[in-house]
Order: sequence, then C-alpha cells, then structure tokens
Amino acid sequence: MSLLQIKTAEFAKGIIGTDPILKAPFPQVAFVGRSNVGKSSLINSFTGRKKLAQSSSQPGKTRQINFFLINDAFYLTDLPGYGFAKIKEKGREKLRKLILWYLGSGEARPKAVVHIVDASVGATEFDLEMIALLRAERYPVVIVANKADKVSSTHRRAMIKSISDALGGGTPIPYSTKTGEGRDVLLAMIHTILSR
Ligand SMILES: Nc1nc2c(ncn2[C@@H]2O[C@H](COP(=O)(O)OP(=O)(O)O)[C@@H](O)[C@H]2O)c(=O)[nH]1
Ligand SMILES: [Mg+2]
Repeated sequence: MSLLQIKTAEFAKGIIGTDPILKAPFPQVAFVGRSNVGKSSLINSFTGRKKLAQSSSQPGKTRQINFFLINDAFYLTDLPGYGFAKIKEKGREKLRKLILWYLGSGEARPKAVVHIVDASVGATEFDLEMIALLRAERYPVVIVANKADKVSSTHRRAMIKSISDALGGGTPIPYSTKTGEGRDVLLAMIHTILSR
C-alpha cells in the first residue's frame, strides 16, 4: 500500500464563484459533508496540520470553497457544510447554489470527491441528495465514515453496511480524527486517485 506523504499544506484561496484558480494546472480533490460531520477536523487530521481548516463549534460557518495547496501538486477543496437548519433560508439557498455550481457546472470539475458522513448518525437525507448528485456527475467517490470512535465494535459492521446500502455501494472508510484510525487508508486512496 503506497501512501500519500503530506509534505506541505497551505491555504491558497477561498472562492465564491468563477475564479482564475480553477485554471491552475493542479487537480482538485473535494471534501464534502453535512455540517458538523467533522469535516474541518478531518482535513486537519488528513493533512496533519492542527489548524489548517478551522474546526469551529459554530456549524455552517464556511460560506466559501477553500482551496488548500498540498505538496505543490494538488488542491484539497473544502466545500461548505450542507443541511444545516440554523442558516436562514436565503443563506442556505446561496450555499446550495455554490455547491451545485462547483460540482455540477463543469467549470471546476474535481478529480474525485471525498464524501464524509457521520458514523454515529448514518447517512441522512442530505447525504442521499449529495450522493445522487455525485453519481449523476460521475465522480469517483470516496466515502468516509467519520467519528467511528463513537460506534461500539459490536455495531461497527452494521454501521458500515447501513451507510454502504444507503449510499448505493462502496465500502465507507471508518475514520476517527480523535484516534487517527482510517488516515492511512484515505492517504492511500487519494494517492491512487492522483496517480491515475
Ligand atoms: N468523537 C468524535 N468527534 C469528532 C470527530 N471529528 C470531529 N468531531 C467533533 O465534531 C464536532 C464538529 O467538528 P468540525 O470539524 O467543526 O465539523 P464540521 O462542521 O464538519 O467542519 C466537533 O465537536 C469535533 O470535535 C471524531 O472523529 N470523533
Ligand atoms: Mg467546519
């Protein structure tokens, strides 16, 4: 198993629409997930940088798509969390449009999408909507079941199967930003995707 080594990781830019960065000669790997699934924590864990993506106690705070340049070779893109009820209707619609534009317009076209779900909650209706979009757009998808530490070992298999069934196949990678479980598997998968 060949792992991706994260040598450098730096914030490049936050965008809210078309931008010259989309023409940069680097592939993008998008990270998407419902608000509060631990996406910021996961980006920090994955890159091995404590504060790269601010992990915030206020869900739904990210209103832009953040580009992080990794190893001067690819962009990790952090999309706004979706499905957060506390954002007023208008703001929510804006975020929705931003996500649809990024994933659906063909202008950005990430090479793969990492879809993060909460292992202790399972796939929600928002996750079903997201996976439908990702499949329709024919993205290679990596499903990550974060907060695996919250699921007891007796429930783990059932959790993995239920998420896999709900999202239409593919085995989710159990991940925990608290224990580091799953990091090597995700690093290997991203390595493979970027090598294609
Ligand atoms: N138990 C557990 N909690 C986590 C894990 N990852 C994130 N969290 C917690 O989930 C909450 C939301 O995390 P955050 O990274 O801000 O989520 P985001 O809204 O998706 O960016 C925080 O309280 C984190 O400490 C994990 O792997 N296990
Ligand atoms: Mg966040």
